[in-house]
Amino acid sequence: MHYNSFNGVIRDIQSIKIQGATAVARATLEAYVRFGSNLKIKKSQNWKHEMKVAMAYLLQHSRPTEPLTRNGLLFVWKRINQQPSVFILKKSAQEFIKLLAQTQSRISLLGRAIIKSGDRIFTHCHSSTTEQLLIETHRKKKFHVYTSETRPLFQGRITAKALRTKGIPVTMIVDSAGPFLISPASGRDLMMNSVVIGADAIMPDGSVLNKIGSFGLTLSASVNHVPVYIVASLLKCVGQIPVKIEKRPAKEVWAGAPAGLEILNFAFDKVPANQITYLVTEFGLIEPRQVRQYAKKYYPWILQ
Ligand code: RUB
Repeated sequence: MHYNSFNGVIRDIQSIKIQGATAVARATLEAYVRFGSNLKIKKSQNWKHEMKVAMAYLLQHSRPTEPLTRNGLLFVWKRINQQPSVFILKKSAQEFIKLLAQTQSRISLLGRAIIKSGDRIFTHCHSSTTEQLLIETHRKKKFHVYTSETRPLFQGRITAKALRTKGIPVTMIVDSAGPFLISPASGRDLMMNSVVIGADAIMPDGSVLNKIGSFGLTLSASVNHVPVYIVASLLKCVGQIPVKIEKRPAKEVWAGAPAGLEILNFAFDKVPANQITYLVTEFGLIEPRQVRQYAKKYYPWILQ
């Protein structure tokens, strides 16, 4: 039925035109509000039922490694479940979107402490939260960012462009060079001072899921005693419903691949808690073992 009004946003999310956990959550909520506002149903119980089915539809057709989107929809659903109306739908969605922006601002402010003038910082993929932290910190301290290409879809270019626009020195490398560059074997003038990346999902044990390739980078960092900072809001915590690591189409890796060749195209991997120095969150720098306690205190509704 009318769920085809979601087709545009679902297509843009699946094709990565809209990418990064925060942008995906925001776009999904905006689509949910548009849908609910245009529903021509008078009886509020029927409207509510449609909204519940629409939420399930959006979750099913969106990307599977995005707890922030799920938490955003849950945040809104809890409110319209109690008071089913377009007014509450709009109000609660706006509240969550505002919360997202506020957490990113807090992170940019509190996260400055992880960067020193003169640092060489390695980042990966494109995280809007990391981008904002780097841009705002660069107003006070000068440092150099090294970024991966992030194949197969090159999100590293989004990061590189955004940072260059702000005059931040950036060097790009091929993905496979990352762990080497982080290590002392790359030379004293190149070894990284830190690895600073975003996250799609924060697990209760403090480990995180982020763009494929993150694990190799943090593994090298941890072996070589280079600090690893995960820049992410605790709104990305995973609640009761487990998340799956998304596998993407083979054609992204090799469009003209020979028949019978199997291609595995994981979108994300897992950074174990013991390789993370700090999570840079809206509540400041926290250790992975503190994730559960903070989530319970500040966002108990995510864990229910
Ligand atoms: C993006 C990615 C980002 C996180 C965090 O992957 O891994 O690091 O989503 O982003 P993709 P943000 O390009 O596959 O979406 O900080 O913007 O929430």
